[in-house]
Amino acid sequence: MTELEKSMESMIVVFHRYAKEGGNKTTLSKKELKKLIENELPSFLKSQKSSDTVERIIKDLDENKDDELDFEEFLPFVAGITIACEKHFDLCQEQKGKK
Ligand SMILES: [Ca+2]
Ligand SMILES: [Ca+2]
Repeated sequence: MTELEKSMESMIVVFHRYAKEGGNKTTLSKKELKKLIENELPSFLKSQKSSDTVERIIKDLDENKDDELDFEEFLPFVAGITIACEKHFDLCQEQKGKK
């Protein structure tokens, strides 16, 4: 697999790892999204000052208003962070150092 294909697979695998934990197995609840962000995007969370970050994210992304995020709704969130990460290089510096 190419590097980009691996990245795409990782996004899918990570999404489903958290989505399947409870309730609807194919969507992320608020609790599951919070856990995903805490475990997989710690530097993003650090960059957010307000405590209602997760709630705000769900509100912004939840197109069909079921209070859960399916993969299609989740993807723009990852894309948004990726763009921010590319613009503010320091934000992902930490993660790059780990590899
Ligand atoms: Ca779920
Ligand atoms: Ca939804």
